Amino acid sequence: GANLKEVLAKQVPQEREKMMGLKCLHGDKKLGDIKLSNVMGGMRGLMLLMCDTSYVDPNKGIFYRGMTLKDVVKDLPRVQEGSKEGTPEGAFWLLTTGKMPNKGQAEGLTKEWNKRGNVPRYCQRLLDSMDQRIHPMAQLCAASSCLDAESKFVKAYRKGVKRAKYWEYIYEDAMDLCAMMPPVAAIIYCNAFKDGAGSRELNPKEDWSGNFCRMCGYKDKNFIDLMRLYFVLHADHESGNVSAHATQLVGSALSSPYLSFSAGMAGLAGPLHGLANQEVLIWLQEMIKEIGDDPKDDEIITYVNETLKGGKVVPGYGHAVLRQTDPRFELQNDFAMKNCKDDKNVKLVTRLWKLIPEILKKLGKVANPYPNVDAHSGVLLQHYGLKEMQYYTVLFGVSRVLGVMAQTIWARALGAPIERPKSFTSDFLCKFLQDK
Ligand code: AMX
Repeated sequence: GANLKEVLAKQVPQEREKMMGLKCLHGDKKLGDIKLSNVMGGMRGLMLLMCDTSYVDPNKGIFYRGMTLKDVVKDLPRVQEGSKEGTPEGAFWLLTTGKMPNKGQAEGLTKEWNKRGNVPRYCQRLLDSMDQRIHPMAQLCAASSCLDAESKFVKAYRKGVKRAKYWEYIYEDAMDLCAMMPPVAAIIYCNAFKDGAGSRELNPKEDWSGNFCRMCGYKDKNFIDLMRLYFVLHADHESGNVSAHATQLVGSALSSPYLSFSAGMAGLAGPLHGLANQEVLIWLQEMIKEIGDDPKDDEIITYVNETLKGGKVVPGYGHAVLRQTDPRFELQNDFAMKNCKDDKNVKLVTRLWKLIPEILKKLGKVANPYPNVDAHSGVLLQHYGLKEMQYYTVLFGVSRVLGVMAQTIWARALGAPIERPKSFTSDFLCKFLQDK
């Protein structure tokens, strides 16, 4: 079938059965021990969550439904005439159903999102009233939470819809939210940087990324391809990262997908998470100001060491789970090598990739000295003229809606309960552990 909801409707009963079986057969088995250091260390390393959309291998990076990102990028259908990159629509299909869509299925999703994507007037007015001191990410949170007024799930819940049917309304909200994300983000962009100019109408002939770029005032075909790739690469990264987990946590209270996405975006806005792409560029520009855009290796090494001595982290490097160069970094680098390898900043980023890991290794405490996804995206965006770095995390958010909404649909379809870990006072823990 060409319709995503029909495909999912067939899968839901099978997956529910699988979960029931898993719980019945293995519900009492142990997954590991919890140490105090896990509890005090941000719950790292514990097998605590279940998520089928994607999986991060410490060395190979993210898998979408069992496929490496390199294969995903290679196999996604190209839907727009002349485009060299697969569409995020296709990635959403893959993340939700577990199967790579054919061209017709991916195109069907584009059509559907173009129908669903009109941003209500009250949301546009809210965005238009924003003081320019309000960070674009804070604007994105405000916009997505106000869209809660659109929620079909909220209306159905009020009418007492059965639990087994929740997911059908959550699906509708998730689809509407994904559809509205490019225009919402484009309005934020144009208000902040183009004095509110720019179209707010979706063109049914364009795909999700094409519409977004056009609404922001970008026409370059290569840039639209870059955004397709960018949106595919940033879509999903398991469910334990801050933005995905915040979305799941709030969603588990049966708050609407609009509100739970807003919570996720509040998390993405943090400098240790999604804001790192903005931080990378600021850091890079400060470095260029100090030592020029064609520095010697020694000068770079000294500069990096100064950053570290100042008690700061090197943005774009390190990861909580990954232990190798992030394949999302490599795929962006592949794009750069094909499209803009002579760009000075691109060259610098490639050189840093060789130098910084060696410096971080010497600290002896950095679990992963290699670049993550954020080490590259900024210079590519700069190359195509999208220079407003306060905006970069919004692009990450536009992409992330795909993964977290795929996760949310499945969480409700499988009846994931409200999350409520138990906390203990430090005094209680002291006593408890003394006796051990
Ligand atoms: N530069 C300097 N020091 C670093 C570092 C870096 N890039 N990455 C880790 N370290 C340090 C940590 O600060 C910590 O030091 P401490 O013990 O003195 O506090 C020590 O190494 C051990 O940390 P870790 O186990 O390697 O990392 P983590 O799991 O605690 O944190 C992350 C992971 C990403 C927050 C961290 O590597 C970091 O701050 N990186 C820079 C910011 C960044 O690029 N964030 C983007 C991540 C991807 C994303 O979400 N978009």
